[in-house]
Amino acid sequence: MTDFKLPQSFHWGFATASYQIEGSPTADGRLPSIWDTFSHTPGKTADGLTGDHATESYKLWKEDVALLKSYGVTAYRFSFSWSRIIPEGTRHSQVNQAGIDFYRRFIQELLDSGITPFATLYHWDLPEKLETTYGGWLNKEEIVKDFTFYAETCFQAFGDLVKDWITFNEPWCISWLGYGNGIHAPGRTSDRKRSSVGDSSTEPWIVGHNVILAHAYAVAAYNGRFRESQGGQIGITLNASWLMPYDHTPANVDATKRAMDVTLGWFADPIYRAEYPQALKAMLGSRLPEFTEQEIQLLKHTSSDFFGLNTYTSHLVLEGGTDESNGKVKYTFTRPGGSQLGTQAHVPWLQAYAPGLRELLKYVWKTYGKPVYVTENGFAIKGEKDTTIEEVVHDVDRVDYYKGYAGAVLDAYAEGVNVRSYFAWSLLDNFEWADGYETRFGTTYVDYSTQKRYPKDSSKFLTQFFEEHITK
Ligand code: GBH
Repeated sequence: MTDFKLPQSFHWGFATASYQIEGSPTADGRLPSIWDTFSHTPGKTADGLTGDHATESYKLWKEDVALLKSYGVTAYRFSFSWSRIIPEGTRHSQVNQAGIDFYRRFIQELLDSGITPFATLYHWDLPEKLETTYGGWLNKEEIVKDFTFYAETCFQAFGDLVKDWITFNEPWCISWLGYGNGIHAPGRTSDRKRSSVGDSSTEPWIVGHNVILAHAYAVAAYNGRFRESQGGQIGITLNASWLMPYDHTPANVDATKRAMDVTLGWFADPIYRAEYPQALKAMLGSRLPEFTEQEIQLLKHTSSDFFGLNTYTSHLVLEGGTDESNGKVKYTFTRPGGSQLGTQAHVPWLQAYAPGLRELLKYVWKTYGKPVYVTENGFAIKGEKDTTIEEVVHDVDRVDYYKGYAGAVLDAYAEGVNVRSYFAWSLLDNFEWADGYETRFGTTYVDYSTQKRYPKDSSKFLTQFFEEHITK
């Protein structure tokens, strides 16, 4: 915003995730993940589209790194496909050297280009066999051990090159979208029109609990066997929206606080404070799993070195809803006077409201006290898929979005928040999960018929912004 500058150590770049970009689902020993199965099940994704090709980044990885380099980034956030590294998933099965070799070549290319790798271990693509043999994230005994083994395999295989680790991307989405409303893999829900299996009143909370424990055990493994020799750091990425009361009535103010605790506190409180928030306990009673004394000690001693934050939007909050995933409140973008919070995106859940990022950063820093890494932030323009390549690269709404949101990071830093990175979502248009390829979050346009990449104006804006605002 001002002449203010971010410190030299500040990282900026782009984020992606394995299943959303890689394609090549059977290459070099990879076996299916729950997203292969789910996206190939009729009715689960827009137009039945899958990640079979995505942006073909398993083949075009050198081109991706060259693109990142051309944008002048200092860092890149990507995720490992567990199914490439341990195709059957379990600790009792084979580690796949070809998968490790692929990622080592890729990471080396990043390093040779002066780009710091930020690696996410789990961005939703669970090896299918873990789902079918024991119920995946629902099975605490097995999944915690298998995830820890996978994490250790990665620390061992890549830890000489990777110093910034993120265990999970957005546990809220894993739990709620996968087991609550069932719009993501494995698609379990009480909604019998959608799925014949699942219980939305219990499973999301069980899954969330097991993800928290898997995170804690992976951090404990890093602390015990790798931290000293490798000298890296490890954290988790949580998704959050800034929430504001619709008006100043006490009911809506209370509802806002409750919604923040139920959405963000569900994971942030156990991880950073070793207990669930009171509001969540009150809402769920005995449906909320409890941590054993030993697990509480583990949480107290492992935690996370930093707070990874994915955020896209803000909501106005009203008392009185039925959805437990947000603490039974109602979200709206329409202010009491009838005006909208901001520019509407292609997806219904997103409007641009940059002041919300500054407030959210202040809240996270004040509440949890850990350095904050913005690990995703981005915008999908309404109707972008229907425009020509010539038009699409002039992505005015996305430039406006980033102007506001990158500026908000600067403002928060100026106000004392220890914010250390900004990753835009995403490097490329890619497989947008249940929305298929219609929704484009890329700062680079992808023509899927040729796989050619075309930089949009927003990528240029970000390059220039951080060129100007990071201390040299
Ligand atoms: C990120 O999640 C993901 O990490 C990334 O993989 C994805 O491509 C990106 O967003 C863009 O979507 O109204 O029930 O449909 C963002 C967090 C939380 C945003 C759930 C969408 C919609 C819930 N998401 N939210 S619902």
